[in-house]
Amino acid sequence: MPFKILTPEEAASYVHHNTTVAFSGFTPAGSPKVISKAIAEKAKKEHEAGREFKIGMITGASTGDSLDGELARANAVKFRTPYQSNKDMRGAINNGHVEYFDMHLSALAQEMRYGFFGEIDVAIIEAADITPNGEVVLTSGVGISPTATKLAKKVIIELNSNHPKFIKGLHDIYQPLDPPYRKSIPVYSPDARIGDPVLRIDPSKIMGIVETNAPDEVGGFAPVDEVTQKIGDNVANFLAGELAKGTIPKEFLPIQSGVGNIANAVLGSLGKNPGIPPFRMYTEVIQDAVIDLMKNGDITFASGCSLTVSPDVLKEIYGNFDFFRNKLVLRPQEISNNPEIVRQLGLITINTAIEADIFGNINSTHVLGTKMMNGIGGSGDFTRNSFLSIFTCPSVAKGGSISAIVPMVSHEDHSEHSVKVIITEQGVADLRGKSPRQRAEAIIENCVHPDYKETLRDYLDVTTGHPQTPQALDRVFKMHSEFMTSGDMRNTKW
Ligand code: 0RQ
Repeated sequence: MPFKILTPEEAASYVHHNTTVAFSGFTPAGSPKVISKAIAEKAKKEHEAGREFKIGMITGASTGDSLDGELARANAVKFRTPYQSNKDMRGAINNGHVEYFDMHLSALAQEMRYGFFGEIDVAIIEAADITPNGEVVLTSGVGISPTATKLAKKVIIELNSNHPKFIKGLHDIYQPLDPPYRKSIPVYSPDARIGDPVLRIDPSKIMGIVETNAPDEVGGFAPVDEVTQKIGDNVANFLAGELAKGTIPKEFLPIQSGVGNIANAVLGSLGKNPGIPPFRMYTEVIQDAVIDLMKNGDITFASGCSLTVSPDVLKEIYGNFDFFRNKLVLRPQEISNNPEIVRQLGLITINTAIEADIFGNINSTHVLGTKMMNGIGGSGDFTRNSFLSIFTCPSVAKGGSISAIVPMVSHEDHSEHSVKVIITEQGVADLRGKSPRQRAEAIIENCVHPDYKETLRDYLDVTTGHPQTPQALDRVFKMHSEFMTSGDMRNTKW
């Protein structure tokens, strides 16, 4: 092997103040775990010595605590993009220590290639295997690794024996040409393979290899509760009904589903519903529920960007790889989330909202309009281009003191033009073909919690005349400001 074996500290010596580093992985799956800790230690030492040390941090999506958490706690991040979900990173973003800009995940790699973020100095990439000529087998997440390694001046490999070498073939590495030479991307079915099983890196750029066997830091899921179960069942019954009506083709369509507890519960309900045939997924994050449904035969194939499954489930996949080999493919995020492919395949997309408004606009990212939660992730890539876009959320948050449905979202990620159906534990609002006033009626009637129905009906009454969109601009955020003053939106008076 021509590559030097490095200690994590030696690897960290390639990262300096103001270095822009691109990391592998997508969610904690496939993101580096030991070099990042060494960078955080270096940052702490530099700070103690009175020197500045902050890096630019580009990832595929969220990462594990050894990356986002360690660097945030060491105050070692100057800017960060895109999606993140670590408690300490979120804190550092919301207290101004990190300049965070949120991006559609499908657009990130191409914008790196366009040069929008300046030069990429170092790429740190987790691998299951590497050959002397730089052919890398990636691990459980692909993310931006193809672009990161192509652009970076230096590449460091974190070779992780927790991922067996025999997973070669799980990945399909394809990078589109950039405008004005781009051609259509030939993914006409979720199981299409259009690229290479390995990532080819120029060996002269590889500074060395750090060996580890650290597992992916994927947390478990909260058990399905009454509310998430009801949301899941409402989604499944709605889709079974559409299939029966013929508005969804009888072969059914591939499903994209977001992250988190609600998404996991929705998939469980889809699997159990007798009105829904076995289906395929074209999604970004393959969660535990997908693997469960695959074992039962309810899901026949899943294309994603990462296997974000709990450690036991990953062991099961690797232990039974002959069963899973032909049922899974992992792609770069610019392909798993590609708008052209989403529309081509006709995906049914199911994502989670923090807040919706009575006209169908969605806030997926900001609590009370100001505090960043995680980021838009892939929800925009999928929603805008779907065959049928669904947003789910519990009708209330924080013990009922917040209505998830308000007159106007406090931050807008997905507009009324892209959002077709909203589903809470209360029911389903089908917004297709409805005017803003009709949408408001459908959402209040079917999705709003009983504690807030009258408040929101009263809101419509205080809007004057019959404008196309009935809003009272002087009062649109009254529910939010009521929460900020009395701690309970139920006290709102218009
Ligand atoms: O906070 O735990 O402190 O109580 O928000 O809410 O209900 O646990 O939902 O874990 O499914 O996450 C939208 C954040 C939902 C996620 C979001 C509070 C609530 C709780 C979380 P606590 P839940 P989930 C593919 C697609 C955007 C990206 C995306 C997300 C916490 O799904 O990041 O879709 N989506 N990507 O109490 C104040 C409200 C609230 C509220 C909820 N109205 N006001 N707080 N909360 N509603 C994946 C990728 O792109 C990688």
